[in-house]
Amino acid sequence: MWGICSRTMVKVNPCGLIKPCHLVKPVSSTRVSGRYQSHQRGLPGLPVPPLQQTCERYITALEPIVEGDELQHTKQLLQEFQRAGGLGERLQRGLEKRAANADNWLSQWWVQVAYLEYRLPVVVHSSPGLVLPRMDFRDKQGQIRFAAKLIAGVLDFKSMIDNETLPIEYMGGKPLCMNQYYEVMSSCRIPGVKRDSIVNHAKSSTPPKHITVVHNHQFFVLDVYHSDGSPLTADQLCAQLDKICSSSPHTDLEPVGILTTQHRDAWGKAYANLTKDKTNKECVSAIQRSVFTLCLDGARPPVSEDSHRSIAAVQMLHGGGSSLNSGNRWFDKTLQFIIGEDGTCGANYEHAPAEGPPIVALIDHVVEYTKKPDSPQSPMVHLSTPQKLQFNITPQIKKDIEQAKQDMNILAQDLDVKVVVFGHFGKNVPKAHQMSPDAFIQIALQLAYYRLYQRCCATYESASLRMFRLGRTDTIRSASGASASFVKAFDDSSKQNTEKVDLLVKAVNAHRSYTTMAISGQAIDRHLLGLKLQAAEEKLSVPDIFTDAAYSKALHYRLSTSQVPSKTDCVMCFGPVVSDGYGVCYNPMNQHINFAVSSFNSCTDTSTERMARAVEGALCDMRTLLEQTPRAKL
Ligand code: COA
Ligand code: HC5
Repeated sequence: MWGICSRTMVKVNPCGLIKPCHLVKPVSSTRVSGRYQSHQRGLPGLPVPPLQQTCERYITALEPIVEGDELQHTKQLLQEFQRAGGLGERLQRGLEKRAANADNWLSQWWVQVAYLEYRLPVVVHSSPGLVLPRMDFRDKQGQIRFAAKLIAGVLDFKSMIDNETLPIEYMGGKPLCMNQYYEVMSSCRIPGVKRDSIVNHAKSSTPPKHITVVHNHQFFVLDVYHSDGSPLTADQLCAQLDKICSSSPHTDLEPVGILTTQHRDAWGKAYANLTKDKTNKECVSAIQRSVFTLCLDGARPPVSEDSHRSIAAVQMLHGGGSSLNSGNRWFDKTLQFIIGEDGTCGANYEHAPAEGPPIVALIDHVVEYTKKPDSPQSPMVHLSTPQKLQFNITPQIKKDIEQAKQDMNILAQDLDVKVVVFGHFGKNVPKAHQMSPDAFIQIALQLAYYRLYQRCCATYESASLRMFRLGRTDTIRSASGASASFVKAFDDSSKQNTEKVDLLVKAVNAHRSYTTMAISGQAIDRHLLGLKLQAAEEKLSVPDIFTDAAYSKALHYRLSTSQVPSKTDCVMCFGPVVSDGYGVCYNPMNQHINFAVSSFNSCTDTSTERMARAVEGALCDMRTLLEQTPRAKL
């Protein structure tokens, strides 16, 4: 998403849409009560940036990625757009009115356009994977034991959500919107033929008390609370998981879950057919209502310790294809925890309801929880056998499953993911040079890309808008005039090191300024999107600035990146957003940086391996430059 997907030659990015967004089922706004409600109410609303500021900043952002005459043309279009009494002013007024009447002028639009109306499979194209450090079990019994503890850990976190005892988070001293935490439990995406929707059962009068467990492609309902409302203990969960595993041997049963890997229109159609049957409808509803899904994966061929994390990233992103674990999932489910038999562990999450950081906070909590020593054996109580969900498979459903298997396998073959643990340094080195580690890493990505392609590319970095009520993200455009000057100079032997350091400092500072502007709601991308959607809302034709070639170029993110920090030494991963691009997710720790780099094998211009090596090289060379050039000379 977030780009024109030339793989299918359809416009799929939020800015490619021209129709107004009709909310099928509005995403919940602040549904929290008491303490959180007052916290939420106290947060500022997302501002609508001044029109002229966005137009000027847009031109500046285009400079490193479009040619001179194209830029000239865009400048003319923008002048016309901004003209007194012109279209821009009208749309701006519309947005300001919208902002005055909503909790957040953007968030409902965003969830529709970026997620629910985006039609490529959620697998690889939208849902991120998260890989935890390899755990120390290597067999089925260990897998079950760990899974039981993990469930108990998630329920422990859930109790903080339910009791509103989750500590409020801050960024740069400012309190953050906590709403996303209320969107991830007991929720699920539902496919439609043109657009999807989300259901959230957490706030229903009878909130769900079960999770779904999937083992050998067979789904089970596992009640995780006793009738008095207390959660099952790890021992009790272990006994229940044992029952599940022994009643779901490996069989040739149809892997219904693989349907969720399909293109959304195809899945929407297959879903309508699947749920025509009453039993199937009840099975699907049980999955949708569950607090989360636990995937107990089958064994995979053994791999070297070296490639373990990369293979684990594949397992978390898509399951490895129909012959491995892609059918052992329900990808529409917001939260899926995935545990293999060989100590592999992680998660996949459906992105529509929340960003990565709340998911990572949950994972960090769960990992700490699982490290606690076993509690004393809990008293034996009778627990009813978990219910297996038995789907009725008609010939049409079987056909849909076959198609989904084929398509999933093509996608699995196409994705090339590599996890790199960059061990030379972490946040410590940029900090020692008084530089923002995130900006330093982003400039290294710019250098890596330039070294491979001798050009700059439109680059996306996620910036959090959670300082605002119901805020999601905006874009930090990491390719700037300053980054372009730096990367062009870096390998130029006619340039002095002092000049290169000067350019590096300028590039890092420019990135940091963009970040500050983005997190304070003054970046350009969501504002431009808003203006475009406002035109559609007012049934106007698409303004020229959005049919301009430069606009498509600006949205063709060959580098789609995100920093997702965590306490646990884990790595997050996602696919590229354009056919000829890279996905780069990184987690900067103090002394090392975890990266996941992805690209498509079908693109002859990209190579995950080369990009990963170029990133390592760029980071090391930038450090060497700083170390060889005394600061006093600056
Ligand atoms: N000198 C020394 N130290 C510095 C520094 C400088 N010039 N600039 C920053 N630092 C320090 C910071 O104080 C911070 O310290 P800490 O490790 O003790 O916390 C650390 O370096 C990291 O800061 P920085 O690298 O600048 O990044 P950040 O934490 O400000 O993050 C973003 C930048 C853009 C990633 C962040 O603002 C953001 O928006 N995150 C959310 C992204 C997101 O949602 N991703 C997932 C999308 S699904
Ligand atoms: C486990 C966390 C993975 C991070 C996912 C992420 O960064 O998603 C971005 C969301 C956004 O709105 O910027 C989108 N991106 C993957 C395309 C960068």
